[in-house]
Amino acid sequence: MVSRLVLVLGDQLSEGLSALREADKTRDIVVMAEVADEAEYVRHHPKKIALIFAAMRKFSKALQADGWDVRYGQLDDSANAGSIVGELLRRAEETGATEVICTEPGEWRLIGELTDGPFELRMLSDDRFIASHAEFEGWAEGRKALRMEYFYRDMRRKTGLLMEGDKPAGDKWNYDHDNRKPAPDEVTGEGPLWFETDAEVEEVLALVEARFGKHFGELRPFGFATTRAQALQALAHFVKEALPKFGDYQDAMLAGQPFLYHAVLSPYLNIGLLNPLEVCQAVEKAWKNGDVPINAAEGFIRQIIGWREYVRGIYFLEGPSYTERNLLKHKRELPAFYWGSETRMNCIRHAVGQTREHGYAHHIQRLMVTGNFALLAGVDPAQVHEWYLGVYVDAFEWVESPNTLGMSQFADGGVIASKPYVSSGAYINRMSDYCKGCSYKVSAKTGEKACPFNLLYWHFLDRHRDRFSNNARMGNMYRTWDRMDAERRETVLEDAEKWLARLDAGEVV
Ligand code: FAD
Ligand code: DLZ
Ligand code: SF4
Repeated sequence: MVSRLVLVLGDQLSEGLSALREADKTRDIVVMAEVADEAEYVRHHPKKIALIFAAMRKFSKALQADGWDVRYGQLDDSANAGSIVGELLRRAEETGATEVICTEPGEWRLIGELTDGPFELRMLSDDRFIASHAEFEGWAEGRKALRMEYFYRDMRRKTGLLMEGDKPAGDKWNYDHDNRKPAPDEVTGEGPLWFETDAEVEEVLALVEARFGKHFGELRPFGFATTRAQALQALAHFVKEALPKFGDYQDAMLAGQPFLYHAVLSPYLNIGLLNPLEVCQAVEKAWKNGDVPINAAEGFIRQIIGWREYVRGIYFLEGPSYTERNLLKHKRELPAFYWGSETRMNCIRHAVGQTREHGYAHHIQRLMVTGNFALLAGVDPAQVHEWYLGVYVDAFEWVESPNTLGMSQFADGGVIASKPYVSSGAYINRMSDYCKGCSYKVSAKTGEKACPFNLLYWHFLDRHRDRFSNNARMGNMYRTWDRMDAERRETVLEDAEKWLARLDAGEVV
């Protein structure tokens, strides 16, 4: 019988992958490939490339040990074709195979390239998620607004997580209200579990250093888990050490504390080393054992079976043109300080600094610092999207683009967010200690020292008045603005314009 090629991508490193389930170990050939096209179509953080390559290499060895014939293309193989389709063709020629089995990739670009490839293709659904595309489409059909909360409740019912019969545990679906504590004075615990590099990881680090050393981001020290066994250890460590306080400080930000009580599990979930349901079950178990409070368990489980599933549903529902949306017609270039150039804004300096160092920032840093600034300043959302897709270790388009274009930049016209996530410096000051160390003054609303978030907040509301003044959730913001005396409003807008002109002129702002 002729062999078929079974494609396993760098974010499909799961034993139970649908393509592997469908294939026959005694007949079919697994194809895995490190390729320049995937590593370079955005400027990925070196840690992200290293994690993917190291985990791919180890996964391929595990498959071989399990009896699979695996053809693995290393980036530095002289015969490497440079693209996924090219590598499949190379292996087809080598083996005589004409048919490819794959699991649906998490990006329209790659789905298109495979579908257009010159081979017979069977693309299977990616069932490493709680909801299938059909299920999400069914939920979305006929709804005026696609709000995450209602979808999340269905996922609770479906999985039985934190359910007591048909009622939510504790009689409340959502404990978000309890999860908004400002930053604690000190952070206890050890942070996420990191791993020593071994010879195989070191080999990958040397390759990444040589080929992608100029990309934004620090490669070393590298401590990510690169096998499922390590990822499971990282999960257990999180549940024990950080989960109890995860809920309380979920939205808090502290200089010098990049991880606080966050899980840092998204890289492992997104490349397939961990499965979302097993992660949630571990968290539910800790709650059932009385080790963590309900607001922590519910808050965490909501992020995974709620937000993570919901944004995936939106990505596939909205189609390939989603990433081109720009409802607010924002055109400003992404400022150089997103790539580490100097800035006087301490909050941005910290969020970008830890992104460079770790390829990580938590949700509120992404949404209310870097995302908030880009939206207030009117940065082109396509450039913002490219930045987020490149700089975070956990970034894959199916999850990154709805978060960036939808939730953070309101570029999708309100599919995800019912109002833009904008705030003045007051929010950042309440939730962090950044403002204490800033050369701007968060209490200053105008003048040289005024916090740029204050100036740009009103500038944003004023320039988008036609679109947002009738939004019921934004009425208060406009009433506050309208109550200011006319002269003050004029000064705020003038100062904002001056500040933006300095930004555009490339001054350190
Ligand atoms: P925790 O705060 O500990 O949360 C636990 C888990 O919940 C995460 O591991 C993640 O799997 C899931 N989760 C939480 N929030 C979301 C969300 N909004 N969407 C999807 N999953 C969520 N997440 C990514 O996985 N990849 C991305 O590329 C990505 N890009 C983002 C871009 C922007 C502009 C914003 C605002 C958010 C983005 N997120 C992304 C969501 C979120 O910031 C990260 O999932 C989270 O910071 C990962 O760190 P953690 O594992 O410590 O998360
Ligand atoms: C992100 C990424 C990178 C950097 N490199 C590879 C690679 O060399 N080989 C591979 O199979 N996958 C890689 N990936 C992940 C793919 O880009 C990912 O599968 C698609 O973006 C779909 O989510
Ligand atoms: Fe950021 Fe403004 Fe606070 Fe400075 S004062 S850290 S710019 S919010």
